Amino acid sequence: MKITNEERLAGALMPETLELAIRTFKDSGMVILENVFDLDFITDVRAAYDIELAAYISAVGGLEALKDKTFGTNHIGFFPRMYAPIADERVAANAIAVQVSNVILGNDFQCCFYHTNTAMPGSNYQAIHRDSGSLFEMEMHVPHPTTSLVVNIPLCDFTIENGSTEYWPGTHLIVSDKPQYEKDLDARAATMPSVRANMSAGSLALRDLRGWHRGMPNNADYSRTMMALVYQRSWLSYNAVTIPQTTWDNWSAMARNVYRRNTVVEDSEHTPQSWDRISKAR
Ligand SMILES: O=C(O)CCC(=O)C(=O)O
Repeated sequence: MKITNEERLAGALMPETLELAIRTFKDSGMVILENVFDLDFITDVRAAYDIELAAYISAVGGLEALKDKTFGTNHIGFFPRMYAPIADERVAANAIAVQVSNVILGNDFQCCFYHTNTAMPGSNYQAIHRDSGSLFEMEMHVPHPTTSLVVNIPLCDFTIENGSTEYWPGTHLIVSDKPQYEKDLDARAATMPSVRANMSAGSLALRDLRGWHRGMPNNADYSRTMMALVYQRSWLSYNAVTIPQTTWDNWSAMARNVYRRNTVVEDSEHTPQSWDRISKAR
C-alpha cells in the first residue's frame, strides 16, 4: 500500500492507513508500505552499504570463500557497522515502522538484530523457511499474536529479475503438529499460493518472523540488498547489538528507547553484530 506524501513528511500514518496496515499484517503476516523514504536518502544508504559489504567480502577472501557459509549460493547475510547513514535513525527506528510496530508488538518493543540480506548476481533459491517458530513449539496448537517482526528496507527496487523475496501469505498462523512438518516446508508450500515481495526503493516491509519465505535468484547484474532489523516484544529480549557512541548520541529519545537493552560502546570498540555474539547472548 502506498502512503501519502503528507504521511511520509509527517512520519506518521493517518488513522485509517494505520488500521489498514495493521489489518493487512495480521491477515497475511506481511505489509509493504510504499513511499516511506526519500529516494536520495536510500541512495546514500546503499552507497555506504556497498562499501561496507565489499570490504567484508574482501576481508573474508572473496565470494568463493563464503560458499556454504552464507544463506544460500551468493546470498549474503551481513551485519554492517552501525554508523550513519546505515544506522541513521530513519533506518534504525523509522517513525512509521515504529508507529506500526507499537500497535503490533506493544509500545515497549525493542530491536535486537541489525542485519542485511544481499542477493548477489547469480544467487540461487533459498530453502523455504521461517525465521522463528511458534512460542512453545509443538506444545501449543493454536497460533499466538505476533511476538517478533522483521523490518525490511529495500536499498533498490525489488523485482522478479533481481530476486524479490517469495512469501506465503497467512503462513505465520500455521502451527505444525509434528516436528518433521517444520522441516518440510518446500513440499508443503508447493501446494500453496505465494507472492513475490516486489517493491520500489523507498518502501518499507514488515513481516512476522513465522511467515514462510525464501530468497530468490538474482538474475540482474547488480546486487539486491535489504536491511533486516528485528523488533520484538520486550519480554523476549536478548541484546546482541552494539551501538557506537556517536550513533547513539545522534539518535532521539525515541530511537534510544527502541535499542535500550543493547550495549553502547566507544566508537573504537564497535564491531558489527555476529552470529557468535548472538548465540552467547541467548
Ligand atoms: O533475501 C531475501 O530475499 C530473503 C532472505 C531472508 O529473509 C532470510 O534469509 O531469512
